[in-house]
Amino acid sequence: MLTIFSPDHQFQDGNAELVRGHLVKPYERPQRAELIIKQVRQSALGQVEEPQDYGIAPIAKVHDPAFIDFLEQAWARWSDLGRTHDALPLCWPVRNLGQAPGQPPLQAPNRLPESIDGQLSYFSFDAGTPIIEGTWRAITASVNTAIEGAERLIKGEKAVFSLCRPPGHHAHRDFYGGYCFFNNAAIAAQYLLDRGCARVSILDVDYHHGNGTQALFYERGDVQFLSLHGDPKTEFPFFLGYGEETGHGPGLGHNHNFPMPAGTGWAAWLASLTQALERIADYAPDALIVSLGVDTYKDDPISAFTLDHDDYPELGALIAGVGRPTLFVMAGGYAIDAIGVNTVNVLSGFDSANAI
Ligand code: Q9C
Ligand code: ZN
Repeated sequence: MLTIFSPDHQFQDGNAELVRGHLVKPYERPQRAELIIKQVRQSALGQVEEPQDYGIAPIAKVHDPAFIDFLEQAWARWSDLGRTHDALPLCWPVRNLGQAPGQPPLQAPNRLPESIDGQLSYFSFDAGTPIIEGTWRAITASVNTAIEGAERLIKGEKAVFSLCRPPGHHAHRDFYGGYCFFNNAAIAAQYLLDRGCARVSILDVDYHHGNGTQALFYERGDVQFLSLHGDPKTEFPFFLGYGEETGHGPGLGHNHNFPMPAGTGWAAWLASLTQALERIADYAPDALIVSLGVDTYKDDPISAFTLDHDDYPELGALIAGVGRPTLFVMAGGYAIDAIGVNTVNVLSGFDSANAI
C-alpha cells in the first residue's frame, strides 16, 4: 500500500495538556507520526511519498472561511501580545450563557468576540488543542496528506494510507477541538465527491466519536458516516455520538453510531464492526474512507477498550472485504510503544486479504 506522509507534521508540537487535573506533555505529539512512518518503512508496506500543496480551496469546501482565516492568523495575534506559550481557550458559551431575556434565541452566543482570547473560545470546543507557531504549517500539511491520498485513489490506486497528523475527526465546520483543527477525512471525502464519486462512506474506528465528521455530513445523502467508539456518556467528546443520531433530511438513515462501554474487547467490538460493514455494503459507496485511530488498543493511556496487536490485521482484512477503493486517514492512538505496530497491522492485514 502507498503511504502519503509530510514531515511538516512536526510543527504541531504543543507544550502542555491538562489530563485529570495535571499539566502534562500532550499525548498528541510528533513522535506518534515518526514511530508510524518508521514502522511503515521497516515492514516494507510500500512506497512513501510526500503530498503536493492543494491550497485552501478544498479546505473551504468543508470549513467556514472565517474559521480558516482565524487559524491562519491566530498565532501571530497571540504572539503580538508578547505571549510565547501555547494559545489556549478557557471559556465557552455553555448552553444558554449569553442568552439574555428578551433576545431572539442564539443571537448572543453566536456573537463573535473581538479579542484573540474571545475568538479562541468562539472557534473551539475544548482546551486540549494548543495553537503554536507551527500549527498552521502542520495542519495544512495534514490536509494535503489526506487530499493526496484521495487524488491517488482517483488515479487508480486500490488503497492508500494518508499518515495525517494532527488528526481531524473532531473538527467541525467552524470550530476545532480534541487535537483536531481541519477535518482531514471530511475534506478528502468532499474532494472525491467533487471529482466524480456519487457516494462516499466514512468508517471511523478511532476510540472517540468522530463528532466533527458526523456534523459535517449529518444532512447529506452523498456521505454515509459510521463510528465505533467509547460511549459519550463517559467518554470524550461527551455531547455527540449516541445511537439515536441517525441523520437528518437527505442524511436521514446515513449516520450510524456504535457507542460501546469501557472494557469493550475484540468480540463485542467486532459485532459492531460487522453491523457497520453490512450498512456500508447496503450503501454501495464508490469509495471508503477509514478514520484510522488505534486508541482502541488495551494499553492506550486515555482510552478504555482492550483490543490487542493481533486484532488489527483482522480489522484490515475485514475492511478489504468491502471491496471498494479505500483511503486510510490516520486519526488517534496514544500508546507510543504500540502505535506503529498496531497501525501497520491494520494496513498489512488489508493488503494480505487483497492479495488472496
Ligand atoms: N485533555 C483523538 O483521538 N482530550 N482525539 C482528553 C485530556 C481529548 C482524542 C482529555 C481526547 C481527544 C483524535
Ligand atoms: Zn481518539
